[in-house]
Order: sequence, then C-alpha cells, then structure tokens
Amino acid sequence: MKKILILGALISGSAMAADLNVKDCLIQEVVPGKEMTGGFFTLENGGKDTVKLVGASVEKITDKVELHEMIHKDGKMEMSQIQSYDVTPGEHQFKKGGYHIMFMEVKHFPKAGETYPVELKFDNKETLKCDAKVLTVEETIKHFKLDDEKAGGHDHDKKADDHGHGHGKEDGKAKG
Ligand SMILES: [Cu+2]
Repeated sequence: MKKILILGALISGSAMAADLNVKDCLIQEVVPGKEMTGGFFTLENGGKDTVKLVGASVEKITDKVELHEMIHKDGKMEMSQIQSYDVTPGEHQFKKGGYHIMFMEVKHFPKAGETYPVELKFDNKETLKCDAKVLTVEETIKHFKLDDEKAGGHDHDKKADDHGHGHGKEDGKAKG
C-alpha cells in the first residue's frame, strides 16, 4: 500500500510540471583543431507559461556548456553567449546558424554515430533529458538544410567560396 502511495505522489508531481518536451537532439563533431562545438534540439512548450532555459550539461564531453545566440556584427554572423532563453509556448528550434548550446573546452571528443545524454536545465528547477546523436559537420549542415547559406563560421560549405574570387587583379599591370 505504501508503494502505491509513493508512486501516486510521483505521478502527480510530474503532472504539475510545465508541459515541456525536447526532441531531435544533435551534437556536431568538433572541427579539427577546435575545442568547441555546438548542440542542437527542438523544444516544445505545450503549456501557457514561458519557461527559461538557463543551462545544459553533457558531463562526458565537457563541464563547460554555454547558451549561444547568433548576432549580426559588421555584416557577419557571430556567436554570443546568453544567460537564458525564453521558451514561450510553442516550438523552438535550436539549430546551426541560430540559437544553440556550445560545448566549450571539450575534453572528450564525440565521434559521429555516437550518442550522448544531454540535460537541459530550466529556471523552474526542471530538467529535460535527451540522447543527442553526433553528426559530422557535413551531416549537420545537411540536416538543417544550410547548403545555400553560410552556417556562421569557418566551417560552412566550401562551395560557397567558389564564386566571388578572381576579382581585383585587373588593375592595370599590363606588361609588354
Ligand atoms: Cu556557439
């Protein structure tokens, strides 16, 4: 009888929590020479209240995980750390080139095909867990259909550089 009561308490406890869900968790492989990489996921807030995402952890990869946004600066997209993200009712996609979590000072380098448990932390003390699949940089770009855009950094699709070169060499050095 006591067991049933405890179980009942657990169920009602979680039913009181905000209606939050996480899906499509991904981690991009670390670009060679780097010690940081991004994590992506989709958050669904099925409740009526805004909840703040305040942090994340993936203990196996690093102790240092930041929340990042992308901002326009001098005509370029740059990453910038934020302290929290308002999860308003609805769906929120954290993606390459947009909001993401950033694994800093990576000590264990994740390999494509592996999965790691990611924990997201909210200001109401709730946490959400998901298994994040590791994708190569190319797979990540494909996943977010970023082929035609700069994905915000050095690691964007090489093809984007194929045009735009070859100018500026015509300034009158005609010899002979
Ligand atoms: Cu970042």
